[in-house]
Amino acid sequence: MAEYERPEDHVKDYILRFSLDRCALGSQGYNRVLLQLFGFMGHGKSSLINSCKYVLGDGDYKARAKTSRSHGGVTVNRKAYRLTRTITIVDNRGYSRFNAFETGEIYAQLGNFVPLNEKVEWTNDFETMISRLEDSEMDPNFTDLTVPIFVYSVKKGLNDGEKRETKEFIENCRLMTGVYPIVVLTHKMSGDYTKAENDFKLMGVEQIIKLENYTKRDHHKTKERHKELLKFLYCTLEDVKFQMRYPKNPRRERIERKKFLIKFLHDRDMKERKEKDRRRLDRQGYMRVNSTGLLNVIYK
Ligand SMILES: Nc1nc2c(ncn2[C@@H]2O[C@H](COP(=O)(O)OP(=O)(O)OP(=O)(O)O)[C@@H](O)[C@H]2O)c(=O)[nH]1
Ligand SMILES: [Mg+2]
Repeated sequence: MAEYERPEDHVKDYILRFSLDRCALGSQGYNRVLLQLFGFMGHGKSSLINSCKYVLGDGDYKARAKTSRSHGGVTVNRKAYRLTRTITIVDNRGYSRFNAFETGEIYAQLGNFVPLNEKVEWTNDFETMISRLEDSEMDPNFTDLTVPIFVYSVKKGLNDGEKRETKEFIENCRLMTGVYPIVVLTHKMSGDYTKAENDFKLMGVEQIIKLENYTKRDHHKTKERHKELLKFLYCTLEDVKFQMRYPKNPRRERIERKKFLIKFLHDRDMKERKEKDRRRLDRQGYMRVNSTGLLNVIYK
């Protein structure tokens, strides 16, 4: 019988006691499991944090992670909340859609190159991002084992374009962190979660958890909600245990993440420059390949 099917207290105990030292090959240099939440704005990341704190604690429901709806600024507080001695959960800023500007920032956060609990200005400038990467070398972090968690509300449906973008994004998250993200489908009662589940399965996601968050308005404890939230935490730890069965090298992994990010930022920068040139030429004239194969710019 899977652990999460046992009485809730048993699972809760397992989560609270989980220690990296007790993994198959020991902690291998890691000292913390970092559950990194990411996803579109308003899909329930902060509520998931509050719900996890609620089911693991014994007290009343508290809205520790703010669930406000103001998304105006470009400043973000990447805030970490300690769930247990080993597990910390991170509330990353939500984004409106996967554009080049926002994905670069998300990969930097997932790679743990953006400091926790500090205000960070979002930028899409290549030099600024590279300089920030260099700054992160002052205090390099290679002791966190990251588990990416993609939070998605089933209230919204994905069109074909969004499915393609999400698939690519999820694949890049795996390259960035070495782990396939776990998908948490929120607002389970307010949409077709079997359809959403199917969409994510077709994208290659292995772990999909469907749940209803506790919220400020509705936090009456129910057995099923508690069970789903504990199952979510349990599954993340099963993933960690699986990874830790194999030899790992935290320093080497950090270098690989950095290489991936630099390549992503560089390719993005090149693409943007080309796009700018193309637009400029569009305004000024057009290009034509002449009979000798040379490119001529014909000015309007
Ligand atoms: N019914 C229901 N409401 C939810 C659920 N999850 C979140 N909410 C509500 O949806 C709204 C947005 O939730 P947040 O947790 O703030 O979403 P977020 O992803 O943190 O949003 P950003 O920080 O802006 O990116 C809040 O009013 C929550 O109370 C859920 O599973 N069920
Ligand atoms: Mg939030």
